[in-house]
Amino acid sequence: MSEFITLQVGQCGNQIGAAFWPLALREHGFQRQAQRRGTASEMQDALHSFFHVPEHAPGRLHSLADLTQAGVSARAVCVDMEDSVVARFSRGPLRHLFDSRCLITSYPGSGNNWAEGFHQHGRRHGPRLAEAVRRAAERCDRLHGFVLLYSLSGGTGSGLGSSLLARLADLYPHVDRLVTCVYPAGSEDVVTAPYNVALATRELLRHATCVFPVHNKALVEMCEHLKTSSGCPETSRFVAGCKPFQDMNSIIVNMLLHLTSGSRFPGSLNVDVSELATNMVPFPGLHFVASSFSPVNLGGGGKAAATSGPDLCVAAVSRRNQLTGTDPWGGVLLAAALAGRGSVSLADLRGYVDRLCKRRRFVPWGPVVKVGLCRVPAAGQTASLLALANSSSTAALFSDAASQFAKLYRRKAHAHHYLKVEGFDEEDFKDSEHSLLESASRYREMENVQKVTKPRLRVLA
Ligand SMILES: Nc1nc2c(ncn2[C@@H]2O[C@H](COP(=O)(O)OP(=O)(O)O)[C@@H](O)[C@H]2O)c(=O)[nH]1
Ligand SMILES: [Mg+2]
Repeated sequence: MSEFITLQVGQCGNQIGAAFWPLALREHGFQRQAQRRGTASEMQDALHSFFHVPEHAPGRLHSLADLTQAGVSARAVCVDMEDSVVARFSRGPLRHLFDSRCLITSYPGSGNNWAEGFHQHGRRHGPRLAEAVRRAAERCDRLHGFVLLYSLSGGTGSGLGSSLLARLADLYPHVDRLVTCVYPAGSEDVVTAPYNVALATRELLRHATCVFPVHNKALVEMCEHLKTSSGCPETSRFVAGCKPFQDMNSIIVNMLLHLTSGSRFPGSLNVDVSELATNMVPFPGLHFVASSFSPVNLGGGGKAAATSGPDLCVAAVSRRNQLTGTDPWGGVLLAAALAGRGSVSLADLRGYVDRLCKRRRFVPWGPVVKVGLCRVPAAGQTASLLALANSSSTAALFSDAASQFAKLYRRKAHAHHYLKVEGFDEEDFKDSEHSLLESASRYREMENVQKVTKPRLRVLA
């Protein structure tokens, strides 16, 4: 099984992590009410992907107490420039699973300033971070990838996360760097978000292998829809301020667990994450992959509504279930993938792919739709489907970020906070705006790629 090291940076990254570990354990049958869905040995093998299991550990681990006793630890590095969120990992119910040397905190935060996170904290904490990653990497036999989790709009995740990403590219060039990054909803608390998003996106374009962007606005809408359609009026609790992120984060985590399931569990038609980058990224720099899945069930708990066959396929690619809030399947598709878990029929999947190939627009060398099936379903579900699309619609993500950036930068509002940070200068602003605009136009260009028709060879007399 492939192994992954999860790197959580900043408040958002660590809050997603706080949702990730219980759900990952649940999937492997180690939480209350958990149901093992694969055989005991499949579950045990798969555990190695996200957890280090010492050699002397007993063959069968049944409970959380067994994991603690056996010295099992999460392959995780949790970083924040304040203490409160990371403290959950050292004090919470899963504290025995986290090596204290991989929990890195400081004081007093990054002030929502990418430059502080990238330059000041990156310089100061970089070596300690590299050491924590090295320790986690040494405990791997088949390290496949780093899974980075952070938001783009604050200072720590965005800045220090970017610095960590660049460091990983330098130290581990052959290990995939898969980034799940959160774009802000827009009407949020962070006034400097447009700068932070632009600067961090530039680093994603430079150093990530594959980016799975998530938009908070889309997550809020998904949660609201689920609540209203299930008759629950609690939509206002997503408004920032009151413990708003739990459900949104569980959607992100379910996507990640699905995405990595083919690398963790055995199966004849598994899509391994290593195949994804090859299949989904046709050119360097065009590596932003939109994701959606069905069924979505909040909190990762309870039984999801049974959905099967063609309905599942339609729901998985539907606009409503897109984590980016864009409509990737409406644009020109550079590459796509459908990965089923549990009792998804290959015939249904193939039938749906045929329909997609006829009805959607693909680049001239397409249609390219990778199909995968993982036999072991997600916890609490019998069948689910993840849809991935690398599409020209991603241009909107970059052009929106560029126009938000321009609004602020036109007046240089708040720019002095960045310019006073050692190592940061005006060029960083200009260059990051340029890379957003360039990426938007590269993605847009994919709508006009023509078939290359080579003239036939003529035999000269
Ligand atoms: N989806 C999600 N978004 C979050 C979460 N926490 C903060 N955010 C968003 O992230 C942005 C602020 O980034 P944050 O992670 O708090 O800053 P940092 O600690 O400096 O990296 C804002 O747009 C918040 O709305 C979370 O747990 N989940
Ligand atoms: Mg913070």
